[in-house]
Amino acid sequence: EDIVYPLTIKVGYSTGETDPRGVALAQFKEDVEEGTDHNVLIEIHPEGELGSDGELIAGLISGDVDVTVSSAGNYALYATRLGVSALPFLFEDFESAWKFIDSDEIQAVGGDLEEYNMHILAYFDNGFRCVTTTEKVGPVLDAKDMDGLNIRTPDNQIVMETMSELGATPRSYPFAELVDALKDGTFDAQENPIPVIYNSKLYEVQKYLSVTNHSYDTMPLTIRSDLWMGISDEYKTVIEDAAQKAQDYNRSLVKKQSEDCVEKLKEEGMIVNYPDLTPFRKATAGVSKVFEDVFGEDLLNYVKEATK
Ligand code: EAX
Repeated sequence: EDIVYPLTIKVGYSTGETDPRGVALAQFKEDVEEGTDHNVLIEIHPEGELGSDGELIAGLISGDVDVTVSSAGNYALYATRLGVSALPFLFEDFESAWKFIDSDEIQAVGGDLEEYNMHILAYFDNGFRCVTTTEKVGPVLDAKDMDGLNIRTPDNQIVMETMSELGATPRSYPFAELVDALKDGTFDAQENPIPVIYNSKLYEVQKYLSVTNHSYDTMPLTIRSDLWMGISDEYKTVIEDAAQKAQDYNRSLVKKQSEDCVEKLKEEGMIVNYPDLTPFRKATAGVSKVFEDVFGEDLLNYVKEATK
């Protein structure tokens, strides 16, 4: 793609500007514009203005979107191996999750997106996904409380399979419309990391938070490859450096908010419980087997080794 400067790069994502991805992207914008003397401008569209997570990712292929950041499992619709990091209960903490994501093996898996016109600039964090429920259905105190739960999930096969193996009835639905869907009773539950629950005010429509941490949610920051290849080497370096800096900032924000926001959610009226996760781990031990052809033996062996 022949580029005429000043170049405007359109960035879209599904949550609000206070979400750690929104805050990190604001810094990314500043660093790229300053570092290129305003020859590369970053135009940011939050709240699903450019479409849902699925539409944003499809926009990189059609050229309607230049950059997006979304859960790895949402990209797995194209490059299925990217869903591997979302397998249930893989990591005990953020540091081990980041070590796994930043490993050569998992960075190589990210390369699968190149054939879909997507180039990964960095791996933001969304956090560890937890279950929230309405007053009507009550809290998830034990794995058996997941039985038959009418729960919303992203369009993410690994997360949906995990919910199904816990006995719930998962349905995917666009995040930007989730609050309304929870308000009108379309769903009784949803699952998202604590920072998302807080920053997107899900506490206004969900009474209970059960800290299941059932799936780690890394978020590749991607640029469409045909645009990326046309950008000068000098500006590529500026963009790469800004993306890495934004990644580190985003990760520290998500970790901190995952710790701090539980108290804030209680202050907003949520009732928080920490269920015994042993029955949840047992019930979801078969998820990786469902996708073993997709992930392949080598990658699954690497995952077992890297996460034991
Ligand atoms: O964080 O759709 C979802 O649940 C995703 O987690 C979304 O990016 C909001």
